[in-house]
Amino acid sequence: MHDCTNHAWADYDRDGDLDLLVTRRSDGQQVHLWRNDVGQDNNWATFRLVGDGSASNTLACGARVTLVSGDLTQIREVQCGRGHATSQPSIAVEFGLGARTTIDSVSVDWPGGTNESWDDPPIKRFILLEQGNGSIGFYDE
Ligand SMILES: [Ca+2]
Repeated sequence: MHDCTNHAWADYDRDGDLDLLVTRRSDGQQVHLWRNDVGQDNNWATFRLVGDGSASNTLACGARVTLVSGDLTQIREVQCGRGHATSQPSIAVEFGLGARTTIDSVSVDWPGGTNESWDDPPIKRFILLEQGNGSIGFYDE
């Protein structure tokens, strides 16, 4: 990790945990992938958002996603370009659920100012949420 100039987190191998991509200045900006093979049995859910392309951009940059599972509430934001040299992490938002087996709801504050909510999304899936479409889609099929 010494002399890392760019980095981005994403679930490269689509197994529910985050992997890390870095470039290092000291070796000519070569790219290194740190695949997370630690292994874990915790539950998770990943959401990919699609804005309507008018009030919200289609990548949903800036959207805030709130997940509720029992007594657990987590918030993630869709980040588009950040940090030194504008690294780009995954535009999906990933949530770790620990041993929880259900999600009560997920809600999205879209960049255009509206809010939508979906009840009972499944766990361990790559879920597609489209602005203005009240149904849950998937992008792992
Ligand atoms: Ca992974």
